[in-house]
Amino acid sequence: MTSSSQLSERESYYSELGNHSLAPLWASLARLVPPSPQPSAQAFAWKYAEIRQHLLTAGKLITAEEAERRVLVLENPSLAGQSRITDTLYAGLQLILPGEVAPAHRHVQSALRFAIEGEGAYTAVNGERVSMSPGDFIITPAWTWHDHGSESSGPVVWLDGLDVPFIDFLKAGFREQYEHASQIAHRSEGEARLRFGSGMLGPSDKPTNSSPLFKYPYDQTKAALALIAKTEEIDAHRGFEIRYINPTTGGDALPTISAGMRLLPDGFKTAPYRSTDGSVIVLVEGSLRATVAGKEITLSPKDVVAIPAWASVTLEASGETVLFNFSDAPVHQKLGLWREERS
Ligand code: GTQ
Repeated sequence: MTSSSQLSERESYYSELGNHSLAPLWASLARLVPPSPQPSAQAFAWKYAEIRQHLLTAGKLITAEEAERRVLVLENPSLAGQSRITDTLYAGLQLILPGEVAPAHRHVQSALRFAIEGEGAYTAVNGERVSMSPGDFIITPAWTWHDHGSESSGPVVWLDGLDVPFIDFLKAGFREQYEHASQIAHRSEGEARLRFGSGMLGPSDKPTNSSPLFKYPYDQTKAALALIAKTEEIDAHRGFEIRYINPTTGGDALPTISAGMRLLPDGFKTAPYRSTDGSVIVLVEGSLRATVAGKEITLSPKDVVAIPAWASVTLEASGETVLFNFSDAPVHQKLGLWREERS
């Protein structure tokens, strides 16, 4: 037993330590070295119909050029003001209107784009324009020049996923503006696919940190999932699943973010699953009832969900359901930290 006089003696000792930039470890050990992951983020869903309205309002208030990137950040309610959807990932929805250009820049943060609504917009990566259609997965590797533009007749929206919180944690951020708003296209569309999308490398091609294949079209993803669903056994915890890879290494398309697509047949209910990576789901087709860390969530196409680290997930599909997901798994795996639990 500690007496109250001992307690007050300790309190005054601790505050005296603070005056000398010292702190007692025993007051914070349990938090610093937890028995299991303790994410700050909560399970949370954003309804696309709501976000869309706010995005269109932004479209009236500010141009893409002025904003540089006209994006509404999906901020986890438990991390307000921190531009994070999970503890370690950034996500936002970007709007581009007909004729607009989001000017070219480059930064050390790695980015993914997941096309949500509209046809006729493009992103240019390292001098190659790639068009975006809903369901396409596109990457912008670290330090590659990129600008976005639209030749559409309506609004185009996509989801941005970036490793911003990691770079911020490391205080390793660099960024540069390009000398023009748009890059001069010096490659034709499809060059990266021709060069790196058919199982071929040249003698001087080396393994790269990020995939040189910038775009993974939705029609190919769907065709692959349909074939897998016909020929393979379903994973009780995950459904049918593909992962977007870097063809020079076989690893994830980006060094810090893993991304993939899953297919759940009509009525399929997954068994509980959790893993140490925090993740984000975007529903593409069908309808889902999800339970994430005990919270019930209903999802329609284009809705977005944040899944904190180590949160238990079950998914129930109505109608054939397709979902995009991305996470910080590669960081866990490179550090030897990654764990999963199937129950
Ligand atoms: O499109 O380059 O959502 O630099 C955040 C930072 C998008 C982009 C974001 C960015 C971009």
